[in-house]
Amino acid sequence: MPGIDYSQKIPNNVDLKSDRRLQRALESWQPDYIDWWKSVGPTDFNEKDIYLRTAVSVDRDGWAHYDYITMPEYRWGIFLTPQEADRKIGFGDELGKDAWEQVPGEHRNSLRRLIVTQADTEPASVEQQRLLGHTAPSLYDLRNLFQVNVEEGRHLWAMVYVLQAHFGRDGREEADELLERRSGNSDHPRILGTFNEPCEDWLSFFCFTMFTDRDGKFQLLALAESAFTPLARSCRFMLTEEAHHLFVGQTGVGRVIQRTCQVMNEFPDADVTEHGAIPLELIQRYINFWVSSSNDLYGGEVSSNAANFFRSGLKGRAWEQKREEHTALDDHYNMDVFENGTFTNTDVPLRNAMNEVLRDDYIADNQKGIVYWNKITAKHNIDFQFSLPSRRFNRRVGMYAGHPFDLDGDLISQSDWDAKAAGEWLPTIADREYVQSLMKPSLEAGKYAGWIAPPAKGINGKEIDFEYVKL
Ligand code: BYC
Ligand code: FE
Ligand code: FE
Repeated sequence: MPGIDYSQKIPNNVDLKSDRRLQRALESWQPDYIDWWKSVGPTDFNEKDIYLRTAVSVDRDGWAHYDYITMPEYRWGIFLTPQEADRKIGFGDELGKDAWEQVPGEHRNSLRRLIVTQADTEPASVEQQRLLGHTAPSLYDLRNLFQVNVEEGRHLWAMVYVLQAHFGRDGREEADELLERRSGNSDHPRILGTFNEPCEDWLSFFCFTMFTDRDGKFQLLALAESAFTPLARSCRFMLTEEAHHLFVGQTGVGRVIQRTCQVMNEFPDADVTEHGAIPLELIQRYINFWVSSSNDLYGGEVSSNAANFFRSGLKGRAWEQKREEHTALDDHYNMDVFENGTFTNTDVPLRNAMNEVLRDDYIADNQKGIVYWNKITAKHNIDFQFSLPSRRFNRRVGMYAGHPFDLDGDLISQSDWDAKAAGEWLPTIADREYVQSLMKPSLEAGKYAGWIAPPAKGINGKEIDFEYVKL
């Protein structure tokens, strides 16, 4: 299996040097990327040595190397999982035929749109998180933030490679535009809703990496099945890096909960805010917000786009290979379709329900995180259970969009919604102000801010008081 060639300006395992045209295109995009990183990526820490991992191989074991580097020195590169011999299309109408090394003309527009949508989220998240370094609760967390940031940057590289290698001039234009849209900019926003939401405090960051990066996991799993092999192989390797992002989110929220439980036990009669901890109800409201926004990222429940993607072999289901049937042609998804204010139980042709199928997998995975957090409260004998809001709650995309559903998914009156949503179910202005008031940097090795518990262990076998960032 080809290793990664680090002697090149752009590290890669795709033999870039044998394609001079592509190499030149990517090398001319590289300085624009660095400019983008410096202008809207993480502020102020670009000269600091950070204990980061870099991908050095695409082997399942030993793919990562850890060392101190500055972020602009990170070797953003192009790594695809090894080529499978004789790869076949795994689902849809073309099931069993040869997979594609090049883009078939008839699927060019759809594929381009899917890849651009995927690509757009990566720089968006870096932009959303750019100021968080200033308020990190510890060097350990600061390092994790930057690890996530450089890897999201690499995910952008992965998609830009596919665009530039396979979409000619259009691909180069798309690559440029990926550096031009801006998260939250009303004139030139990022494509998908959640990636324009502010992420200005660390509780939001942990919820984002828990719930929004998890959309990344499932979308990548679906794209890793694609008949278009370069896309499939790129996404497969991105998933390797993704696991850490999800770890940061799940354990991050978990450590906040743990700290609050400790304070509740230490001062049973006090309001935890008097002791600088974050109330569990407030954490639940943050969960409600990020889960509902991330549920939107799967698109409409019934979608002809999704059916077309599946039919053509562009985007499969997560773990498609583990299923028995891959055409989804004679099957249905039974759902209560909400239209004109009423539900109608309907057998939706399965292909049209593919967004919902993927959202189901996503929700089941989220639920495991909820179970993990509830073990923390239980261990501290705190009588509080976290829960996921219903998939109908607070939606902006799909058939529930704009309709008042409560956390259990029951349709309520608009006045009930107005009374509850802003104060009880979603983060309030006071919640955000309180969380913001706690956001004071704690940047001495081994010191952790008072609103979060230290992690159980450090990174790559290091201690939790290791100097993860040299300031
Ligand atoms: N916001 O048929 P429909 C990640 C649009 S995250 C705004 O229901 P479709 C990461 C939709 O584009 C993974 N617009 O949806 C995480 C369509 O527009 P047009 C990102 C939305 O097409 C953290 C219209 O509504 N990857 O990697 O079946 C950190 C009707 O659409 C939204 C991907 O998303 C929304 N939330 O599915 C870093 C994979 N949702 O055509 C990184 C690629 C839908 O009418 N994308 N719309 O103009 C896709 O597979 C699909 O585009 C979607 C939408 C699943 C997003
Ligand atoms: Fe990513
Ligand atoms: Fe990620």
